[in-house]
Amino acid sequence: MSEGISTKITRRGILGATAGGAALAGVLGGRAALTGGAIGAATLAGTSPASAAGEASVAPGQLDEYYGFWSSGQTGELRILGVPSMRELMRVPVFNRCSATGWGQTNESLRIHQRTMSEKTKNYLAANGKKIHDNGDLHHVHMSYTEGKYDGQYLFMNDKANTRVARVRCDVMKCDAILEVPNAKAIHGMRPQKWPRSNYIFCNGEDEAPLVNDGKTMADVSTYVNIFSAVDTDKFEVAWQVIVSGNLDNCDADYEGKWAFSTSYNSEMGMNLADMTASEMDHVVVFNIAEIEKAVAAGQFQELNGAKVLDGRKEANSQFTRYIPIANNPHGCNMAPDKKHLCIGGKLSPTVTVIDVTKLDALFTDNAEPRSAVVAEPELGLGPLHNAFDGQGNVYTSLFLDSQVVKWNIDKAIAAFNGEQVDPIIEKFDVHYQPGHLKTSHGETLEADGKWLTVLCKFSKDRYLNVGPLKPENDQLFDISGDKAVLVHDGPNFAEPHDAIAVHASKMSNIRSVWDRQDPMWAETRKQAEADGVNLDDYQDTVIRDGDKVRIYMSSQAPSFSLEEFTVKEGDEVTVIITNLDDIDDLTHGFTVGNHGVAMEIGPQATSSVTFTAAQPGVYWYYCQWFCHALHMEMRGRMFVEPRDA
Ligand code: RUQ
Ligand code: CUA
Ligand code: CA
Repeated sequence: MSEGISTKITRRGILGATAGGAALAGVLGGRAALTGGAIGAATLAGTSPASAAGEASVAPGQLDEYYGFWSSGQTGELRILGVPSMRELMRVPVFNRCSATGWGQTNESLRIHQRTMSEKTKNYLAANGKKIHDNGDLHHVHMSYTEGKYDGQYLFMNDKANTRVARVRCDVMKCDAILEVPNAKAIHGMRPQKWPRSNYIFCNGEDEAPLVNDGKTMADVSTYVNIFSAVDTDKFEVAWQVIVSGNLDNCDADYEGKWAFSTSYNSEMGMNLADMTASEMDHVVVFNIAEIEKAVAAGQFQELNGAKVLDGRKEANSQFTRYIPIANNPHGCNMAPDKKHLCIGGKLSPTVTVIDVTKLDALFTDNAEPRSAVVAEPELGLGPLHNAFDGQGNVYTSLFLDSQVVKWNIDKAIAAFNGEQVDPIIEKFDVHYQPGHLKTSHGETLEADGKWLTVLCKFSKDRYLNVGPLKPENDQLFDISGDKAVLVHDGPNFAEPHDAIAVHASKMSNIRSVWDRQDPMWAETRKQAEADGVNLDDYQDTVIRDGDKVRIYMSSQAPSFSLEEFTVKEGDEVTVIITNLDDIDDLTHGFTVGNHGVAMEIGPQATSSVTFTAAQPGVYWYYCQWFCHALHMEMRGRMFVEPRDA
């Protein structure tokens, strides 16, 4: 449903009239009002799913052409969907606790969780009877790049809730590193470097706080800062950090390895809504990677909590950053695969700001006026959030308030900006409802193919059977290979996908079906076994008693555990280490101890271990919780817990 010019101006007028302070809460948060409008528009437009559905349907037994890697927001996990079928293929626990796999409970996963955990966090968790955070807020998933293309090695993701980032290995689809980012607060935007490879992931700190956050200056807002972090993707440690002016929302990187960019919606450093929306303009921060690396190499940093910190605030006048003014409260930040244009979603402004990255050098070398890099600012509709590219010079922008997506052309937008009478808008279509991120297949790479567009809608409202007050989100898939976008799939999804990428299956050739016995995932467990005289490769059941600690080594092979029973004493700290000797595709076993809250996955050829306290005397059955064999129910054994004084 295309909007006429007159409606557009009227609507902009409405937005302009309410811009500023608390009135904005009404515009953005007034969901009841938005609901009526959105449903009405959609019903009238009646986007038909019928015509292209054939191309999107993947017959039973057929494989999808793309892997879709989905964030899950506050669920804290990574999800794998098939595109275009939108079938959910797998969930990979990352920041969340997982009942099925034991993620967050097995010793292997706890080591990954605790590797970089600060003393402060450990103390906080211990005071609350916990070893790890069991929640996360995973907004953004991105794959590692080599020369601007997905390389199938790693997936990276953020946790806004607990200021962390994580890495998932694509060969086994398990998280192998979590980093608690020091100094920063609430990592939100996160993108890998695209060129020459993803040496870094860039991570935005969204919440401002005193740099030394010890409670001494917290009432004094002038001591608050925000932190931009570059994480070394190999070591998975902070490479360097830059203090910035204003907060940081979303980020991206260019295709030459020269720049990183972050949007800021709170250049005001406001502590409430009225203050955060008070200015006419916020900004995009441009980070000069070479200048930052030079300063780090020359030792021109302060070290804080183990991180090398540089000052890139406006008043520091450094060569590390430039601040390009953008209409107030921008959001999305997306680098086009034409290697030249960076698109910034206006959010409160109905515009997308296009920055020509070839004009950025002049900002640093000649101190050129920062807005001189802006080459277009098309007016597209209400609430532009994110941008996705088709590889043919066109952009799809999500319009949150309009519940629409607009397709527009970058060259035409530049021509219009230069005064030519051209309309850059190609089409607008309804989505259901309130779209956030939207993603084209390979659209964030040099291989953008313009085939599929996924729109992650924040509200599903009336699209599905009512499941109660908490409704699913709605992931919609559009076929964009033709002249018009065609809706081919509605996909309800649990809280709350923010972002997704589609990666062609040909990029994922290193995915394994069976673990390598020597996998580093259980290297520490292997060391413990060696110290106990157990060779994990030549399996023998062994029970080691070490004071109040007992270590039980056994194996699994369908349909039995090698140990049918073992005995411990009341109060013992029991560690069970199991190696799955099955080496067949899809033959995962599990180990669950009755009434102990203990369960873990043991993949084919994997070793997993879990530690718990056997607190109460009695007999407890343990069993395999992964249906593995006709005699799976019989795959069980007994743990005898003897009274302490027996
Ligand atoms: S942000 S809906 Cu968390 Cu990616 Cu824009
Ligand atoms: Cu092994 Cu079920
Ligand atoms: Ca602002």
